Order: sequence, then structure tokens, then C-alpha cells
Amino acid sequence: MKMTESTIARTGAQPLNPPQQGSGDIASAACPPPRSHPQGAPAPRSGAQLLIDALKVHGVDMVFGVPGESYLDVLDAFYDARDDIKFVICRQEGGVTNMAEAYGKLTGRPGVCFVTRGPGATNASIGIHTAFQDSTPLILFIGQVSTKVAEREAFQEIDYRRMYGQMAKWVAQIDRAERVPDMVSHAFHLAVSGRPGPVVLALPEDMQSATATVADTARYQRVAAHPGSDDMNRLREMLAQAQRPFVMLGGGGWNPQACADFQAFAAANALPVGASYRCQDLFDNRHPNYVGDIAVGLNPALERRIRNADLLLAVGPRLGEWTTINYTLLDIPRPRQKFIHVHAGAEELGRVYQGDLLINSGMPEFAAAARKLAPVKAPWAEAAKAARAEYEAWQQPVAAPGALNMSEVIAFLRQRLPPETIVTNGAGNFSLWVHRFYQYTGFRTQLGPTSGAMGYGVPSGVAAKLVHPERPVVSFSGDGCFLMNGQELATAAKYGANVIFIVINNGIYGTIRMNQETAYPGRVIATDLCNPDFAALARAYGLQGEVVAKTADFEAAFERAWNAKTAALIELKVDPDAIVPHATLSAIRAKALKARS
Ligand SMILES: Cc1ncc(C[n+]2csc(CCOP(=O)(O)OP(=O)(O)O)c2C)c(N)n1
Ligand SMILES: [Mg+2]
Repeated sequence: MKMTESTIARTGAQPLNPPQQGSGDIASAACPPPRSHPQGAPAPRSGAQLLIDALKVHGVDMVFGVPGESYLDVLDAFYDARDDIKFVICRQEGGVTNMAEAYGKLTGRPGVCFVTRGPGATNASIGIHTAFQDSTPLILFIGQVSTKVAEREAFQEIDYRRMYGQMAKWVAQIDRAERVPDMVSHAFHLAVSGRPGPVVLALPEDMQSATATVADTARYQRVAAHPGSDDMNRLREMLAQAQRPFVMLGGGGWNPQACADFQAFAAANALPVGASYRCQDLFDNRHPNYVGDIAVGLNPALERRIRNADLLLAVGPRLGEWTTINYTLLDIPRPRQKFIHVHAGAEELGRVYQGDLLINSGMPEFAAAARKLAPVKAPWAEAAKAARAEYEAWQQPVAAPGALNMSEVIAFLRQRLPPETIVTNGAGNFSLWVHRFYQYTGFRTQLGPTSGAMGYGVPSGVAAKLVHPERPVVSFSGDGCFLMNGQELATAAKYGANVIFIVINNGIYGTIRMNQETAYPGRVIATDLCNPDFAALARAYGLQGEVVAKTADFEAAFERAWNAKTAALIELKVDPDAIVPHATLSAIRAKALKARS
């Protein structure tokens, strides 16, 4: 990717050179030797010191947290490591785990975070759930009551194994200091291997201060399945027999090389490629083979093509509720189309959809093998071009009620933002405008929660800027979404994370209002909002803030935000009737009322 002059004006940064992410390269970096006496025997260390040394062994450079008295020893050990590991202090544990999740998505390495017991751990849960649904590597450490008082419901005591049981790949408590190196090592292996995901480790206070004489482990390695040559031959055969193939990309565990490999395979075979919900950045949207995303607000022309396909190749997505339009897009259990499903977790294959070919493989491993396949004849090449034309038509701005048209704002940003920009968003109808009218240019130019968690936009934007200070970051939130983690503006201010925050203010929890009007037209309840002056709020944090109410005013406001010396917030006042790009709220209500009468 090339830096433009405008990028350099904003960031003063050098051209981008993205590190290799999320694959064996992590494992191959040199490990520090175990701490030892001059004679060679390991020196005694506290559980807290063992933990920080383990983080160093595994290459951790940044952690996110809110402090608590339950892990004072660990905090003290961080003090000694402050030159090696940046401890990013957040303002709420929801911000902590969302930032760690964004770090995991961006780097392919586990996002590491620290919270206190009880209230800290409960606040933290949202980012753990997102990491689980989004298949993102993450490790949450929780200060825990001393083992001496365990099971008495001591102050803020919770059994995290039960609390986090369904949301994490592994939840454990390290009761003995000598078990720190191996349990932390296991946590790192698990978080990145197979289908990536979150791990939770509780740290009892007495374990943190107890000492043990034990060696460090080596750095973790990612373990992934490879597709067999039989699998790849069969895939090629099925492709050669197809007339109307269609590819769906999605899920976690990708990296820049895997995306490049897959793009080469798709181009060589003239395949039309769609992206699953909020995974649009896995394939350059400017590429002629990209034909759109498969999610809420699906392009009807694209939907027809998927339904009419004779071969579906799903690489990475779980094929969840939103990508399958409430499990209606493909027949269950056996899709009508010939169906190939590739997934990093064997447990996902055949779970909902039975397939003609189920391949258990990591994404980099599969994409590298696909790239090596000899291309087949592609009688569908013209159809793929037509699908691309339909996508481009779908991207043209649409008419919408009100003085500020979101489709035109996003179309402007599509032209204006340099390709290395990271665009983040939380959950709400506002995000549909971004997903439909923006073009994501490649791996991790998009950060959005496939878990549909509100409040992700702000913390993920801050984390993106901390991980990649040289790249522009634009973060979208609705007026509802923003206030779920808007307190992290303070974190942006503290660390100079100069994100451009865009708040789409329609005065309502719009998504729910829309669903309410659909199911119970006219019976509006619990969806009106009373909002602060968002721009003034940003200024109160020491950031730049302004309000835009007309499309024509956006460009100048954006340039002011771009040139700001701090993070900046632009509040967009939008008409609540402009509820989605393809329908107005009043039309949705009228239709629902008519259907009832
Ligand atoms: C944490 C969380 N709480 C509640 C919901 C349910 N929910 C989904 S969208 C939405 C409204 C979003 O409102 P806003 O951010 O203002 O965006 P809009 O839909 O108005 O564009 C709600 C309440 C959710 N997805 N996540
Ligand atoms: Mg709203």
C-alpha cells in the first residue's frame, strides 16, 4: 500500500510496512533465555514476575487494562517491565476487552488484557463474547481472591470457569506460582490455534505473591490444519465441473499473505467473491472479482446469484445467522448448490450445513494451497463481470430523507481516505451505510464486531491507532452505540490516539425502532434517546468536535478533523426516517400497518 501526501500531512508518518501477522512467523522470533542464576539454575520468582516474564517470552508489547487491588503484585511486576510492555489504561473494562479484541484482529497475536475480580470481570465480558463470535485471539487475566478464602463468596469473588464457560476456549485459574509458565503458554497456543478465540485466566492474590523456582517456556507456536492434496484435487475437480460457482470469504485467522494468496487464486479462476458479514476487508473491494458483502441489506442481485449458484465455496465463515439471512439463504441441512466448506475448526464443519467437501484448514494454509492449483477454464467469467457491475451499481449513492445523506458522506470518504485507512464501527443501522458505500481495500482496513456488539466503534478505533499510529483511523458509531463506550475518548486523549470519530445521531436506537415498527407498527417504546451535545463532549475531553447537519458541509468539517492536532469528533445530524439505505422508517411502518389491516 502506498501512503498519499494527505496521509503524511495528517500523521507525519513513514510509508507503511505492515508486519507479518498471525502465522508461524510469530513463533519463529527469537526467545529470551529463561531467567537463571549465574550458575544456570532458574532463580526464584513471584507468580506475578513469572507472569510478566511469560508475557515477554510470548512477545507481548502492549496490554489493556483497568487496575484493581486484586492484582497489585502483577501491576508492580509491570512496573519493572514498563520499557518492554505498554500498559494502556482504559476507563471501563468494556473498553479494555474491546481494545484487546481489536488488537487481536489487527495483529493475529492474542490481545492481552487485565481486569479486577467481580465488577471488573463482569464489565469485561462484552469483548470476550465478541472475540469468541469473531474468532479473535485474546487472553483475559483477572485478579482473583486469595485461594485461602475461596468459595466463601469473598469480596467480589466469582468462579470464572462457570461465568465465562460458554464464551471462551478455555477458562482456568492458576493456583500455584510454578504453574504460571506452562498455563500461560497453553493459553497462547489455544488462543491462536485452530479456530482462534479468547482464553480467560484467573490469578489468585496469594499465587501472585508466592515464589517458585521454575524455568520459562519457549514462545508459543500457532498450530493449524493443512488441506490434504486429495482435498485440493477434489476442490479443483468440482470447480472444473461447475457453471456458476460463487465464493464466500469470512471468519478469523486470516493474515495479509493469506488474503493475497486467495486473491490470486480467485483472479486466476475468474471467480466472483463475496464477503460474509463484516469480513469485507478479506478481499480488496476495488478488485474486479469482488462482488459485495452477504449480510443485512444484501444486494438483491447478489442474493439471486448466490441462490442460483451451482457451487458454493465458503472459505472461513461459520455461515452464521446474518450471513445466511436468518438461515434462509442456504437450505439446511443440505444446500441445493454443491457445497465446499473450509474452516479452521473441525467442530464447525457439518454443524449446520452438510457439504460435498468439508476441509479443515487454517486460512493461510488453505489459501497457499489454493494459489498453487492450476487454474480451470472459467465459462463463468462474463457472469462474474456482470456481478461486479451489479456491485458497482449498488454502491452508487441513493436518495434519502433529510439534509444529510449518509450514502454521499461515505461515497466522499471512499474517494478521500487513503487505502491504508482503518475504518471501525460498532453495531446499529448506521453501520449499514458504511458497509454498503465504502470500499475496504485489504486485510484489516475494517474492524467491526460480527457479534453485533454496540460500543465497539470507539475502543476499536483507539486500539487501531495505538497499534498502527502511522495509519489514519476513522471510527463510526451511532448515537446509541457511541455512549456505550464513549468514555474511551479519555484514553484517546491520554495516549494521543488521533482517531477521527464520526457519530451518526438520529436520536433513536434506530435498529430496534425499525424492528419495532416492523413487528408492532405505531407502538413505539423504549427507543427514543435524549442525547448530549456530542461535539461539546469531545471538546470536554480536550479533543476537537463539531456538528454537521448538511451533506455539503461534511467535506470541510472532515478536512478540519483530518488536520486536527488531536483526535476529532464529527457529529452527523441525520433524519431518523433515513433508517437504512434501502427503505425509510415511515415506509416500513406503513407497510407493516397495511399488512395488519
Ligand atoms: C451491547 C448491545 N446492547 C444492545 C444491543 C441491541 N441493539 C442493536 S442495534 C441497537 C440500536 C443502535 O442504536 P444506534 O447506535 O443509535 O444506531 P442506529 O441503529 O440508530 O443507527 C440496539 C439497542 C446490541 N446489539 N448490543
Ligand atoms: Mg441512533
